[in-house]
Amino acid sequence: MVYEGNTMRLEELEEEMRAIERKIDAFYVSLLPMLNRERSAHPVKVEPGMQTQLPQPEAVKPAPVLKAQMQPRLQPQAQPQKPQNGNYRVKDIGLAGQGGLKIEWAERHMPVLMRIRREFEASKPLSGVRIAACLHVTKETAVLMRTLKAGGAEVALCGSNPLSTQDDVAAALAAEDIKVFAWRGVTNDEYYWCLNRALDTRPNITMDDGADLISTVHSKRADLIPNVFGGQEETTTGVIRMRAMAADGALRYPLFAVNDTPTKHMFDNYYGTGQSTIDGIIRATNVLLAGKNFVVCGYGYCASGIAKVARGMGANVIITEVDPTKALKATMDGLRVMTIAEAARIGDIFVTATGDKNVIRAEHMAVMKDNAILANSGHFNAEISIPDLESISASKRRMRDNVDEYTTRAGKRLYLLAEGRLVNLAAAEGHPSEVMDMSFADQALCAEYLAKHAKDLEPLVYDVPEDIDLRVARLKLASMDVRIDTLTDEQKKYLSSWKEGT
Ligand code: RBV
Repeated sequence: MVYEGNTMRLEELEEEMRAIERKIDAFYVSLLPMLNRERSAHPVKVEPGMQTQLPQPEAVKPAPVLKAQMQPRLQPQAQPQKPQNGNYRVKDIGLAGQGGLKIEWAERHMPVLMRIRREFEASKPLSGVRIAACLHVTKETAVLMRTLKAGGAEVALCGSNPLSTQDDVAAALAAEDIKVFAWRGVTNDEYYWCLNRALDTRPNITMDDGADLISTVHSKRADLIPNVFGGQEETTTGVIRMRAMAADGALRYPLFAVNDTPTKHMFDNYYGTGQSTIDGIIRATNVLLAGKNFVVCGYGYCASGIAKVARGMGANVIITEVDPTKALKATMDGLRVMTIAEAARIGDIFVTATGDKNVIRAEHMAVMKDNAILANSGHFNAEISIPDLESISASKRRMRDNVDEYTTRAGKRLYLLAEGRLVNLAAAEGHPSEVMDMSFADQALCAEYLAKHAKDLEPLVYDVPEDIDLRVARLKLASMDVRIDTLTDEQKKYLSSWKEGT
């Protein structure tokens, strides 16, 4: 009994401690406007055309007294190899053998793209076409690059995120005489250096994941525009940027919104993001998901995919949303929906997948539990405010690969995964090959379409032609040995008439 009494007392004290910790953190948050003024007095220089992003952790000055406690970034910047023939710049060309095996593994799981490759080998629809691609440099992207090359294209590839390049895959492509400018851990300047080397090839087609090629061509390298037939965009964030360009009247060549075609977003965004995000969180932390309060910010295709997988692993999933319809869908899917302010107090793991910025801010971090884990799966590292995390922290250290521990002034620890960059590509391998099979089949067929029909297109944003989308779906079904029915003539007639009723 005495023992139980002591335990009770201990628990009460601990609870009080946690309440005090939160109050101290909240106090520091109340000082943030002052810190922000300090920050804007010392702005981070952003070159026009550079990726706009929040100041990186190093750029935020910690209070002088705390400086000694802050540890430097523990992950050294990758030292890329000097270009050997001007055709590539990768971390280590010696990794080519290992990368080649990974690509071969992906090929075994990408039957649709491989089938298209065989057709391309025979008909060479991209003969002489120069393609610059800014995509995550993964084994699946490598299968796409090989396919475009098999179709006769000259391909140049750069990475679409500083932390998503698989260095062995980059080396394997470089060894195959594909121009590659990418290594994991590029700085912002290096990122744009790589992108510009891909653009130096004077592409006829730009293939983007995040619209950085399109926006750089339009804002800084407009001299390239006369050569460009058109562009293709892989992801939601990029399509949003592309449509904003079109609405501004700034667009100067036709673009295909590959993301928006059903065989892309219904599978890649939902199943792909769902599995790879959970994979990234688990590889980084190895925490048990069962029983955890797992907060997903957003409930679009990506976020709902993440929620589904987390729930399947036994987590208590909580959704935060700004869109009433999506919030309603989450509620009727049996999930708890609440504001981020409420969720912040109870979440064990937070994942953002909204495509917006500053979704998790200082006021939320201040009330989080000790040990909370923060991850992002959206395209840019702007969804979790890293400057806010730096501001409320007294020290930071790298705990393990892809896990940074931030300790607040009150001693609470928050764990940021993959520096707030897309956790599925930075801490795992991105989406599985089977879904990228469809996304990249759409990309390959759109490139073929552009090579054939670009002259008939206006500088507008186009949907992927329906016959391409349906063809990809049929090929995927066939590869899975699934057969479906066809309409009878009677049914076709019925569906196209309005006269038959009750
Ligand atoms: N993505 N690519 C991979 N394994 O190559 N994984 C994910 C891969 C793409 C995906 O299509 C999504 O739209 C985009 O990355 C987000 O940047």
